Amino acid sequence: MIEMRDAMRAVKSEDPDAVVLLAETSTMAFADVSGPDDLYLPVPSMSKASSVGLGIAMAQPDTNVVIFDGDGSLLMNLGSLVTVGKQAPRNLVHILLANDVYALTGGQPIPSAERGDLPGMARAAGYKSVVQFRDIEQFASELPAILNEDGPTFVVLDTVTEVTNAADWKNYPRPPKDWKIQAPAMRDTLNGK
Ligand SMILES: Cc1ncc(C[n+]2csc(CCOP(=O)(O)OP(=O)(O)O)c2C)c(N)n1
Ligand SMILES: [Mg+2]
Repeated sequence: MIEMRDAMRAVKSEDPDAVVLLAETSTMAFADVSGPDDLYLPVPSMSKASSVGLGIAMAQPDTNVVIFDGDGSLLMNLGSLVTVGKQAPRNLVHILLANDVYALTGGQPIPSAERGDLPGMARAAGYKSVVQFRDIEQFASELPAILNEDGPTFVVLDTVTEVTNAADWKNYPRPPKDWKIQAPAMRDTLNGK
């Protein structure tokens, strides 16, 4: 099983210039990983990280765009797989934090844990490659190729579940800047302003 912070550190260390998008519990985990850079975006709307990431990848074709998506979130926005497959940005890496639950809201099981094959759907939608990892060493050793080869790439990480206490989640740590500040700051950075 992979601890999501280790996967984030591996991405930042392999490509410090990559744009990182975060969804749900990964937003909080990224608080332990992020530096004072402008190249991350906590996406506040459940399920939309893949759609926002697609837009950034299309606008910035020379920048790797790495999306840390929740499995419950992706289930809620399956159409984004088809749109990504159609647009086929070479620089998009869609990482699925597969924990089989809605961790942020208390750990309820998601239907696709038993019915549905998210990597299979990504493949059918036209992602160029679909890979799965169960340990961090294996992921880290394949990461340079994943970031350099033509995407879009769908990466399933069997992720350690971190269920949050739903009643208290507003008090969990967050990256230094929230999306309202971060989105325009990151846009300016990417546009060289
Ligand atoms: C439309 C809508 N329904 C429900 C929620 C409540 N909600 C917030 S996070 C979350 C679970 C996210 O699960 P997943 O994407 O698997 O990420 P994880 O928490 O497991 O990292 C839910 C149900 C929401 N934000 N928006
Ligand atoms: Mg989940």
